[in-house]
Amino acid sequence: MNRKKPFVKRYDGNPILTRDDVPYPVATVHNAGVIKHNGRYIMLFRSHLHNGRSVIGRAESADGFSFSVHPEPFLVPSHDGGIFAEYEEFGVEDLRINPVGGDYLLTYSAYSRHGVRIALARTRDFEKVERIALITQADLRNVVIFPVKFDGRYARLDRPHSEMSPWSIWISYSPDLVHWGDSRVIMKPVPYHWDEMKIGPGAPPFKTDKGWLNIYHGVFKTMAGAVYRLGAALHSLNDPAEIIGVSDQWILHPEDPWEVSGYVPNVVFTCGAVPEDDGTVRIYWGGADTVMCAGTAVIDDLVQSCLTNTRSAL
Ligand code: BMA
Repeated sequence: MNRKKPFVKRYDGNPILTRDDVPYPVATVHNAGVIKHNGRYIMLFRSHLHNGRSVIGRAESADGFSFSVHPEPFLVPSHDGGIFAEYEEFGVEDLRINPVGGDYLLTYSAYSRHGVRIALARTRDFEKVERIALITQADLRNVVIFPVKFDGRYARLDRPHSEMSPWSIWISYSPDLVHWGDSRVIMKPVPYHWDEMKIGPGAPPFKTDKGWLNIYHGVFKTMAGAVYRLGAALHSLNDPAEIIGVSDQWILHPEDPWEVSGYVPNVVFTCGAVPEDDGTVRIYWGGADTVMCAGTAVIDDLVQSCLTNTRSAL
């Protein structure tokens, strides 16, 4: 049975970050990776510049809602003439912060005339960033890395593009974070369902007692354009390729005025969620590709929906 009460309680002060909060000139603030680091919330958010290309900014907060933005962008396209410069020419987008083995691994979309691929960088302190490798070919977006290894290998969820199949969530493995393979599809959109057009990983998966919780995005095409919503899936703790359940119901959809209208209307899109010690998860999402919003869900409500109100994964 579908649940009537919303899964996500929106923060009263939404939107929590807008372009007016950014000291340098930007058109939007959205699709941010967020993590708690030394007790403070760090947000790495995407902004369109006024030429339509994106950079990543950094904001910090003590309470997870009220953020102040660093005077300079955190990550801009590389200009060093090397491989990153070639593949980041059109901008960097939708960064995830993946806590793995004491490091924060940053996965972001690198856009260029060759298409979109994913770059991997590393930071420990959110001051220094070290680019490591481009870890996919074109075209692929939305890579999130699990916090632990499985049988000695890192695992990631990714989302290749295809003309033959609706865009789906895949899993890939790596011995060293640089070389990835053994890929297979583990979750697909369901026809005539809220996510029927395409799905993709959202926030990096986090551990619950029942499995890894994967908050993903799903898209439905309407006569008035696409609607982006968020859903939840639960993966087995020992084997992330095994999906235990996918919630049939979406967990968040565009409702507030700044989600319904903006740069791209009817979009809620997440790149980050922070599980808290009190059994809740703070979810962060871009509204209409224009502003950042936050809300809170009870982790067990999401888990139970995956377990008891389930749709097929494939
Ligand atoms: C997706 C990505 C996201 C964006 C969304 C809605 O394809 O480009 O960055 O938020 O579309 O426009």
